[in-house]
Amino acid sequence: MKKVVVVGLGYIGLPTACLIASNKIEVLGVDVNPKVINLAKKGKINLNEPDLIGLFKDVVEEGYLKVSLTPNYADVFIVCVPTPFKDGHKSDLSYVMAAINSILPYIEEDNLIIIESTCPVGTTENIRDLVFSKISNSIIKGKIYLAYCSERVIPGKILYELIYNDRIIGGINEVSSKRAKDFYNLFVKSNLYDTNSKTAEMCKLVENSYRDVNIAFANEISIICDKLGINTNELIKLANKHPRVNILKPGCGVGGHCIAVDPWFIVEKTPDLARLIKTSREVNLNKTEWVIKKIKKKAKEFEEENKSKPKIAILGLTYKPNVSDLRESPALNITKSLAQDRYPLYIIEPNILRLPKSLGIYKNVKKVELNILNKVDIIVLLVPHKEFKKINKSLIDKKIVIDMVGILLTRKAEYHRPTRG
Ligand code: SAJ
Repeated sequence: MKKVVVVGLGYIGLPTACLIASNKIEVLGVDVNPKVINLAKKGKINLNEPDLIGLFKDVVEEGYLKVSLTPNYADVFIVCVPTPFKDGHKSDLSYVMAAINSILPYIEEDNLIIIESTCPVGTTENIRDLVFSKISNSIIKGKIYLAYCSERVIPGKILYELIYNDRIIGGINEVSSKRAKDFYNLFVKSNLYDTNSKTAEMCKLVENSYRDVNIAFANEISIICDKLGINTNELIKLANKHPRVNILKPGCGVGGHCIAVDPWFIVEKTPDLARLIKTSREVNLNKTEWVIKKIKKKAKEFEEENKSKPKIAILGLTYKPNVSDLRESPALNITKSLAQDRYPLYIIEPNILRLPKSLGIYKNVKKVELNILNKVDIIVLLVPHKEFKKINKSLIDKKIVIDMVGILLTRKAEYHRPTRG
């Protein structure tokens, strides 16, 4: 193996490029964003992943990783760009297609192209047709290999999971699968399973839809329990004592760049068949709206009683516990909605330093401080960061508490039920 080009230096591309380079393979990391490239050239990265900065510095120093705005000739090209959705929850493949177009001038005989971006089923075959249609030499055409192999890593543990998670490799033909498998074997220490490209694409979508459907179940249960005056956390704990039951945790919605997006790619392809998958997406989206309504109802009651808007402490803004990632975060959307209604907000988020501009509030985030919690009227726990577990219970008993994840409340039957002490 001589050279690898990784297109897209984001959450997946950058750690992947570093990992390959750490195996003494020459890697060119490519990104169209000059900010990413300039930062990397200064020896810095914009990802909050343990161990990554050290590895990045090592591979750059040793000369195995270089970065550039444009691709170059290589043996393997890996596409790691985002696939968001556009209006109507339809997949937006413009970044993937731009990445493919950017490498086309450099494609030569014997090259392997790997798509890691999450894609609707059939995308790899479409890319094969495009690549072959652009290459005039028919001998070269037969000797270009393509495979789909999505990442499966969890933010916060990316490097570890890149090495140790099993991977599914779907070639456009057997020889493509074999070549891709040989390539991943150079830096992955886990099982590699080969299949065709459509199955590999669907596998990625199904994995994240599986999780979305199961979280939707937990979220639906939490709304029903709220109506019936049952503590959801206690209920789930008890139900999970059954040897074959494992209900996930309800929250204020589903965020992140994957689970809230990928199921739509199945719905887009087979709208009449993907009924449970679509409903689960809707249940999870609705959970966020439900939380907003719940907070605003309590706030209005307070306002009517006290003739002033309540001061609200928001605990947690990120899309899941103990990360700094705000992408598709339901907690952020809830906070935005409260900010639009001009409630005085005290945002406590131990994992970030500054509030995102989109929030329209120009103050720094607060630490978990007793004096802040003491002066607010309503405490809303949206994300169960580890720092929140130590919050004093006696203080909580004096406030109106809306606890979406059940770690603040003391009295059993009050999960999701605001208390006034
Ligand atoms: N969540 C709940 N309840 C739970 C578990 C999660 O509400 O019991 C919420 C989280 O708070 C968060 C969202 O779901 O808002 C997603 O979090 P997550 O930790 O389940 O997953 P992600 O989005 O960080 O990463 C997922 C992973 N996929 C699966 O676990 C099937 C990861 O392995 C994938 O690589 C990643 O998507 C991806 O890139 O597709």
